[in-house]
Amino acid sequence: EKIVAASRRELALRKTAVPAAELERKLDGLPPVRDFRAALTAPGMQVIAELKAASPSKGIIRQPLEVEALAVELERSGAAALSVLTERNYFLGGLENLERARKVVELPLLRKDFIYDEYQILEARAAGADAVLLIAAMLVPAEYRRLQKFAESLGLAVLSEAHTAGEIAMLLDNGASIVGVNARNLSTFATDLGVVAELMGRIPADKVRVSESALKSNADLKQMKRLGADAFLIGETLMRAASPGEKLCELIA
Ligand code: IGP
Repeated sequence: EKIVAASRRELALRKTAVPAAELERKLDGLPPVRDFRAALTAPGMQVIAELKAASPSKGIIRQPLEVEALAVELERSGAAALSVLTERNYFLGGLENLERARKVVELPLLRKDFIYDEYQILEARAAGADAVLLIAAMLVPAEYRRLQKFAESLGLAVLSEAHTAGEIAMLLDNGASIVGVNARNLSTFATDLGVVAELMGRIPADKVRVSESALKSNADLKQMKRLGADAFLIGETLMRAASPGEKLCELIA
């Protein structure tokens, strides 16, 4: 909630600086959106590799964050897509990181942030994102539906995130098609892969199922795959590695 409060203050400033209509005009000239869903459902181990400098639970993870070098290295090493943290105050991210990654790779990019306003989705597309994250825990169903429709109207994919059975049910009832189960409880920051193991089976196989957070080894990925995961969202394990590319190869081997 502290994160969202800080985010709301900054969003108000950005909206004044760049009106939505101006962002909308910028969208007309953009290249087409890349297919995030197709990238996640390709055969094999598909990883969304996350560029993350810091987090509220872990503090600094990788500083400085060499966005271009990391993006290129992770693309070359077989990432299916990249997730770029854009939250500034707690994750030391920014929209500029999305723009920097966009310039150097062709992979689909996910804007990873706390999204509650259409304007943030316009910003995501304008900065080169192909997908946005929507978090069930912070949205009531009507808000979730509204933001999902808006993202789809811009051609963006939506990764819908849940941490409980109730949140999964809400997302499925409201039309989610790419569903992530987060091992991290966003209130306590505690992680538990067991939660993902238990909940993955509640997502029907015609959805794209993503195992998010706390993945540390090839064995973790294989276990989640057995339980039905189509793709994996991995941040810290890659960002702490001296060579994130080599680490990715080891994880998906
Ligand atoms: C990555 P990890 O444990 O591999 O670094 O986790 C990703 O799942 C995590 O950063 C995340 C996140 C979020 C961050 C999942 N959902 C919502 C911010 C907001």
